[in-house]
Amino acid sequence: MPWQPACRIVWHISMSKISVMKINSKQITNILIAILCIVFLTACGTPGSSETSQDSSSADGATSDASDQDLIVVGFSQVGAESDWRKENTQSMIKAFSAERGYDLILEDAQQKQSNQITAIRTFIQRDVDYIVLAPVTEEGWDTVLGEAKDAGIPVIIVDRKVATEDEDLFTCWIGSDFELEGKKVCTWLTDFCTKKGIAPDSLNIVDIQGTIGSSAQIGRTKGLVDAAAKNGWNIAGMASGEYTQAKGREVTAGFLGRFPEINVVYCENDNEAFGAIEAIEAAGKKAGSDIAKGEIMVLSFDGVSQEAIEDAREGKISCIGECNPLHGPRVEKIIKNLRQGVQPDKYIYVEEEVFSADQSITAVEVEGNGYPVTIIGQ
Ligand code: GYE
Repeated sequence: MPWQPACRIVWHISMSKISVMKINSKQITNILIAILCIVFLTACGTPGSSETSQDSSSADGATSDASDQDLIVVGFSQVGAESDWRKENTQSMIKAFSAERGYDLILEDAQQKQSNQITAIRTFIQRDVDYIVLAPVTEEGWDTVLGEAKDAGIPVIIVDRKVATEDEDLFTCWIGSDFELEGKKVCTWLTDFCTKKGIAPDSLNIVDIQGTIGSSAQIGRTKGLVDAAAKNGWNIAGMASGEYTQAKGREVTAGFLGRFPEINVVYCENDNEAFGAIEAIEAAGKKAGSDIAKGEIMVLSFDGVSQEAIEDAREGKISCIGECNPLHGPRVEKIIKNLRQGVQPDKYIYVEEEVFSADQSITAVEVEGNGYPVTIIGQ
């Protein structure tokens, strides 16, 4: 470890004191040993003080190594860590924007608060990052801060959920999922399932465990259900936010089961809510499954990211999962690479996604003339 400036100052001060004091050789030896100890301890520093660009949310983030200044600095304001999907999404971004790949990623976790994201963006502007990436917790309320980024000349890429704005010049592009299409696919699967099993559509009593209210994923998935229910004559007994978490999903589902004993479908707007819903169903002495005629309660879900979700689908506890792909890191990195080569991206970039189920009777769903394969999860 190179000597730190502080050591040199300590050393020079100590040595000058020795030169003006009348002292014997034994005392000099003791002083030199003490100085060497101080120098050694100072030079070693405190454990964990090294900083990686991903740790900048805990450090001041200022780069000390000259080579860092050649890195492309990307400020990423992430929603939080509320779900398995979010954690996968974060890891995908960290992997894509590593120092080895030429980036200094400044990752800020907003803990699902828009105010924290706005603060993060302003910090990125102050630090004059090269690019800002924003995964907005909800759609409304971004014009002012995106205007500040635009005035600072910093390109903004929106990822995952959308921002609602009249001025599309406030961001370079958006990349993510078509959430309403996800809802339509899962509801088409439910429609086809009822047809094949001879379940009367008006016998469905559904509750919707919604995502974070006002987020694009919640808006789209809820609309997919509401429109399908109106078209097919399904009964939606209630809807409330499970905030994309397992705990809230369990709490809200338990409340609905107490209020509506006739529930036979729980439409969860992500897998973590579905895990909570299954817990609530089983705590109520019922079974999560697709045999509605036998009193089972069908659980539908979105994401399909974790092994737990796939296992629940394999066991039939989750009857159908609308895929929502979290691996946006390489996609965003490619957009930035293209921008640096003068290639402008499309304004809206949608990722392709499928449907997962263990039920072998439905191998594809058709939505608005387009066919989407159902990946059958083997036993
Ligand atoms: O479905 C959920 C996460 O915005 C698509 O947010 C994302 C959603 C995802 O918490 O698990």
